[in-house]
Amino acid sequence: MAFLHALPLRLTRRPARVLLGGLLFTFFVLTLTRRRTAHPPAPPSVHYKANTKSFFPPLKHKAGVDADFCENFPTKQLDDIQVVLKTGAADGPKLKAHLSTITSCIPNLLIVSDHEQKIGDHNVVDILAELPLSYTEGNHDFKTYTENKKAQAEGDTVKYSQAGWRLDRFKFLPMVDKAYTMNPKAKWYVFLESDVYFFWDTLFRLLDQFDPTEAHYLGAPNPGSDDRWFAYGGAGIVISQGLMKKIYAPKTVAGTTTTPQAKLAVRYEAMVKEDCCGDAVLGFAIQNTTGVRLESLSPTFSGEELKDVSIDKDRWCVPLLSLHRISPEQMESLWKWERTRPYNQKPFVYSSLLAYTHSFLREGASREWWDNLSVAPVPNDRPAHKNAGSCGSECEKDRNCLQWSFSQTVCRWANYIKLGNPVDSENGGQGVMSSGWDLKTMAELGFKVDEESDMNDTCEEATWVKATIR
Ligand SMILES: *[C@@H]1O[C@H](CO)[C@@H](O)[C@H](O)[C@H]1NC(C)=O
Ligand SMILES: *[C@@H]1O[C@H](CO)[C@@H](O)[C@H](O)[C@H]1NC(C)=O
Ligand SMILES: CC(=O)N[C@H]1CO[C@H](CO)[C@@H](O)[C@@H]1O
Repeated sequence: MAFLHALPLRLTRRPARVLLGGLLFTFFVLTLTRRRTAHPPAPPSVHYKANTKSFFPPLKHKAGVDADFCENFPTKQLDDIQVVLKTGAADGPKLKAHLSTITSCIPNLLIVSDHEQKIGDHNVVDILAELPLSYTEGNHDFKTYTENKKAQAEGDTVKYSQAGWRLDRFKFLPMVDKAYTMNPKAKWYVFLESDVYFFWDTLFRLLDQFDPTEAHYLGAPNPGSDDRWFAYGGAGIVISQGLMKKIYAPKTVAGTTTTPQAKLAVRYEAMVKEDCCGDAVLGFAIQNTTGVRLESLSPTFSGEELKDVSIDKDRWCVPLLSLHRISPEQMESLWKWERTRPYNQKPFVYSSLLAYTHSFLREGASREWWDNLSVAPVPNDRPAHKNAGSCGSECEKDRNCLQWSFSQTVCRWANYIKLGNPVDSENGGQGVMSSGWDLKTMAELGFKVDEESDMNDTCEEATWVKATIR
């Protein structure tokens, strides 16, 4: 967490808890991943200004009860963009919410899952049924597929399980194969998951700046094996037509004969069986067949969840494209908010989100029974630890402090703004926990909560992040 360096990190007041948390986290990561090599640190991000036009602004008029949130959607763009939504048998409620919000404006949506289904006008494709039979051989993870099918045939609902998650990785390669076979003319292929929120206006503005005939593989970087980076599925993945052509270019054998290239699901079968993650294998497959590396567009592609989105000075005006692990309820409420916020033509940036997540600050700068996910412990000898009031007023004195939290005798700060989450009245037996935000510093950055100011208008001009090849 490089951006935390400005805050005092010398003393940890709950070393045991932190250590335990760290160990658990390390264990969790180790159980999920395969061979990892040390990756060089991310290069510093380069920002630029771009004159982009708005494709999908909020509604111009006040929304009635039966407002059409797709009213301004640039359907014409879909002639060039194939959107693919990946889901699973246990994701029923998520899929339903997604189809009635984010993907409600996409008539030519391709939905891939681990079972066939008809939902409204959509035919959900069982993408695993398109895999070679060899996938099932000696493949323990595939048993879930057969079991789920049996359960569904008997009318049972499939619940989320670790096994279902392990099955999910087999969908990535055939999903890309299918998207290209089905719609080889698309200029862009956009891959989403049923808990990914997508700001379409940001996507169209972004793609407008790229040439689809060139090979582009865009997303949020996640470290894979052997020094490779892959686009994290939970942030959305974008592939250009130029790259698809390279992936599926007919092979020239002995100088003359050309044979059609096999599907990715065939070429990388062995690897996907062994790896933990389908998005990682896809990244490998792309680089292995074409030499094309990931163009990282972080944090515009973001794998963060709503309570954890970190908004700071550096991200203030950076366009936001995606969010991850959005529950069906959040999906519906965020979509409604996004569509009906005050009409404007500016790009949706990180700080735009504050009017949604932090509108409660109009009522006061702090919240009780709330954990703001501040992490940097304030040094032991500071009066900040006396009570929540001192914690807040000391935060105010520090130029880098944007929010604080106080529980029992511990004051913590952060140089970012997060929403966080409620703490139940048990709070692990520690009593009340409060969190607060430094309204003065936030106002200097552009988020003003006083009566006269418009808290929806936080950023003058967007600063785009330049793609870095990883
Ligand atoms: C592709 O992967 C295979 C198997 O790991 C490897 O032998 C080969 O060198 C790779 N090719 C490229 C271009 O990365
Ligand atoms: C900002 O947007 C919210 C709706 O998202 C609205 O309730 C609020 O009044 C707006 N604020 C201003 C000052 O326009
Ligand atoms: C007071 C405080 O900082 N509370 C919490 C903020 O979030 C982290 C992560 O959940 C906790 O470890 C802190 O205790």
